[in-house]
Amino acid sequence: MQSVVRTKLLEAFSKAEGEFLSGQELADIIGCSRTAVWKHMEELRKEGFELEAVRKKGYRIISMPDKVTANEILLGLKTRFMGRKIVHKETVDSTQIEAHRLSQEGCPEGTVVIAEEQTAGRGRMTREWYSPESSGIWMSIILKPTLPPQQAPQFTLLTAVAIVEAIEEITGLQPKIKWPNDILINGKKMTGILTELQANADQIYAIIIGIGMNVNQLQFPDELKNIATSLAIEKGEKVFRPKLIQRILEKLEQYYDLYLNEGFAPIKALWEQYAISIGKHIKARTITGVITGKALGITDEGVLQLQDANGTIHNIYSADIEI
Ligand code: BT5
Repeated sequence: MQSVVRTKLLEAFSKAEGEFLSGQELADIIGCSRTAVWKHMEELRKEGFELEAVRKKGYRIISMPDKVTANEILLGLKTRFMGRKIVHKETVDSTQIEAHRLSQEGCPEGTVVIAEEQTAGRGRMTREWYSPESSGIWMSIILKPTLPPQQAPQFTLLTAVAIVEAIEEITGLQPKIKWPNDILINGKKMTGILTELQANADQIYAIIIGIGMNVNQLQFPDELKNIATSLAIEKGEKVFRPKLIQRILEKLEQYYDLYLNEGFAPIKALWEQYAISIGKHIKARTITGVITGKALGITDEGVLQLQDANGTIHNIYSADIEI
C-alpha cells in the first residue's frame, strides 16, 4: 500500500477513536472507490491490524500490530523536530552505529534511528545490550547543540527525566533513576541510556543518545534474570510501544528546549525528584578504582559527589553504582 494512503487511513481511524467509518467515508478520505477501500483494509489485516467489518456500518480498528513503524510513531506525534525524521530497521547491529553514520552524513537534528532487533546492541565501555526482537524500544536520537563537550553527560540525566515521566504518564508505573544512566523499577534495570559524542575539544558536533528500554519481554536470559525487568512484567500487561515512543520524544523535546533556554538547573531539580541513591551509602566503581561513601548529590554539571569515611568529597564523572 502506498504510504500516503496508509497514513491517511490510519489518521482517519485515529480520529474516529474506535468508532466505525463507513466504506464511503473512507473512500472520500483517500480518494478512491469503495472496492479499493476494501483492498486496502485487507492489506492492513495482513500487516497484523485487527479489523472489524460490519455491513452498513463500515470498518473499525480493534488493535494495531505489535510493530513499530515510522508511520505509527509519526501519527499523532506532537513535536517540532524531535523524531520528525525516523529511520526504522527490522534488524541492525546497533542503532548507535547507524545514528553516528547518519549524523556524519548531515541528517537533521532530532533524527531517530529505531530497530525491532539489535544484533550488537551496546552499553557503556563496550558492554553488550540484550535487544531481542519486537519487545523493546531500541532507539538512538541525534541532537546537535552548540555546546562544549564537557556538558554532554547532562544529556544522560535530561533523557532519564524525560523517560521516567513518559513511562509514568503512559503506564502509571513510577520508575526511579540510578545515576548516571539506569532506570529501575522495583530495584531492577528496565532502561539503560548511552550518550555518545561526535566532538572536538571545544565543541560538540552531535550527541547520539541511545535508549534501550525493556517493554514487553516476559523473560530474560540467565545472566540478566536477577537484575533486569520490563514494563510488561511490572505492569502485568503488554504496553503499546508507539505511544510510549511518542511521549518520550515529546518530553525530550520539551526538556531539551528548557535546557537550551534555562540551562541545567531546572533539569537537575526534576532529576533529583526521581533519583535513588542520593543521601545513601554507595559504592562507585570507576575506571580507575572503587570509592565508597555517602552520595551527597549531583553538581550543577551533573557530576556525582561522594563523601568518603574521611570526609573527603570525590567528584565522580562516570561509574557503576552499587547501593
Ligand atoms: C547501558 O549501558 O545501560 C546503556 C544501554 C543502551 C542501549 C541502547 S539500545 C539503543 C542504542 N543502541 C545501542 O547499541 N545501544 C543503545 P551500561 O550501563 O554499560 O549497562 C550494560 C549492562 O546492563 C550489561 O553489562 C548488562 O549487565 C546489563 N544489560 C544488558 N542488556 C540488558 C537489558 N536488556 N536489560 C537490563 N539490563 C541489561
